[in-house]
Amino acid sequence: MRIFWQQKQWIRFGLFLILFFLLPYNLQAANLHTLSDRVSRHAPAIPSDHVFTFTTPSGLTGAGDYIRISFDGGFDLSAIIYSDVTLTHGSVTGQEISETVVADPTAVNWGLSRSGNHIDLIRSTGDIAPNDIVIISIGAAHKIVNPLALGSKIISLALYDIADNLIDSGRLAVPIADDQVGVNGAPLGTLPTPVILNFPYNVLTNSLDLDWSENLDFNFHRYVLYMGTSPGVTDLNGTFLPIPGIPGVIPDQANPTDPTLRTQTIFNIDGLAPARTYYFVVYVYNDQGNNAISNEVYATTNNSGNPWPPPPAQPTINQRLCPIFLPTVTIDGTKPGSTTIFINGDSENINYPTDLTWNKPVSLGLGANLFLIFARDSYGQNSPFLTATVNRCEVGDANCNAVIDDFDLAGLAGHWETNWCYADFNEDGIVDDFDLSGLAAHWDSVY
Ligand SMILES: [Ca+2]
Ligand SMILES: [Ca+2]
Repeated sequence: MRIFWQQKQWIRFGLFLILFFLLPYNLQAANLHTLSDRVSRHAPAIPSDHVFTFTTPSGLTGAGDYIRISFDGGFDLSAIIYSDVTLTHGSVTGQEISETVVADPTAVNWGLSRSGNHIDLIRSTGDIAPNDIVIISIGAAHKIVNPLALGSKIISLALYDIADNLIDSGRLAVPIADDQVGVNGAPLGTLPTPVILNFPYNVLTNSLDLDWSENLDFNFHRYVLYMGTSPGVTDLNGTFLPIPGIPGVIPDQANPTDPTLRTQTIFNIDGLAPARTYYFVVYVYNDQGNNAISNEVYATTNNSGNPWPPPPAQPTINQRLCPIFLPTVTIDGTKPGSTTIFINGDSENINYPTDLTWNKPVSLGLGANLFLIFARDSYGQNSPFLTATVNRCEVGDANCNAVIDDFDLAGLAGHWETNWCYADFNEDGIVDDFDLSGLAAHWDSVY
């Protein structure tokens, strides 16, 4: 036992000799904390707004320093100009400073440069202090077009100094989800004839009637209704209204030969809020899976009942200031009162310390872990979606750059026996032998 202890001391002494005489003392770059990107549309080939939020441990204070946002292949940035981008930052949410973004940086403005698949925001004035929260929104008159291909796409954010040395960086995953059939390219087969939707009638406090022209296509398959509370309803942003199936009375959606599927074109819609304007569209599908959308109609329900609240506001996820190394972690955030949180479509195992806060223990894989979060109120109304990415780093990877090397060892040694969370891999509040052995065990690994 004593021999083992002596060997360990010699190993540690040897490491320190290497560290203090040969290697840089401090880490070269830090990890951006809990990143999020609020994406207005996830469908392929659709223009979408992006709102990035992150915390930078190092800040950005030099003239010519810049923030680079790099999009995965397939995103089309070509329409974006400086007036489509806003930049705010500050230490406290709600009290951020707004910077003016122009084409070229001036003494008082930030500049915007776009090339290929990245956008650079170039600093001239306006320090971003260490640990500032930074919010960048892209998409005003012009928007970034989503890739054609489905799947998880990576967006990288990095802060550089004027000499292109990396300051802080982080990565996000954004899902491109195929929830609209036939949106890309020429669909196979024929397109259905869209129906004409008439304006709602029998409009009451909580209900109305809706009807439309019958579709006479030989390969008609079904109608699908969508409702929204703002104009521009589609099958992506609308609420799906299921048509109940009672065979022989109203269409039996489970039975494609039910003749009333085609002829039943009048529906009563209830469960609506008083004094609110609703918008409707109807899709027609044919048996080849192609669809066509109707015109949009709307109506405002009567103002004679108990008013409903507006749909809930978007929940938030709290920024985490230390990297995450352990596979299980509790994520937490805030929410509107009297709402239930859904994370990746699931409301199970979510804790509510107060009516305005939530948390959930989650299992993280190495790298980017994607969470889609929304709040639902007691009326069944959903908030806008929050897309958040939580990054888990390999034990030993103090600067979270997916490789464990000299930089991580230097950082660990430079903070020996302190509570430096970037090298406290077992999260026990001190950088010591346990963390060093964890780093050694993963030495040179790339993940
Ligand atoms: Ca590393
Ligand atoms: Ca430790």
